[in-house]
Amino acid sequence: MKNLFFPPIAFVLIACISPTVLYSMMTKSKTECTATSKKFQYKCNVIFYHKKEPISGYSGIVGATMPSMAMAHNVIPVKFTEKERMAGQYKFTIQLEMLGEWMFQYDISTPKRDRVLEKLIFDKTKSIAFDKKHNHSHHKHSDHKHSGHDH
Ligand SMILES: [Cu+2]
Repeated sequence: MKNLFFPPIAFVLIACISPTVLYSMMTKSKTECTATSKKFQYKCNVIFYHKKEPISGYSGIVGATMPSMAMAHNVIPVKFTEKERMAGQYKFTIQLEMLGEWMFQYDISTPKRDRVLEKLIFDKTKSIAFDKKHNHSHHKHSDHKHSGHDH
């Protein structure tokens, strides 16, 4: 696993010169959820995008696990659907089991298989983007904008 976090020097140089080119094939998601009247249930909106461009035409399911409690939860995955007349914006309602840090896993099946992970913190009313709350945590290398490099 070490290579993932300390890539060969050539890779590092390319990444510093042109991170957008390097990551242009990666789909990202931006999820925002608000609580429903049911306990631990949230209505969510998600945008999938490549390089800030929203992507239309996806379908698939989304599940949730707690990184800190690997096997403790059994959230039922739900379908996400694109909103009518709002291309690139998707919605779903998901029943979680507690507040705290959840990892959402989007399994996209159409138009091609892809998987997108997004970490969110849930409080009683809404979700908070993980990056906003923990700027210096040790999460996925690809989420960093290479701010750790000294030039
Ligand atoms: Cu838990």
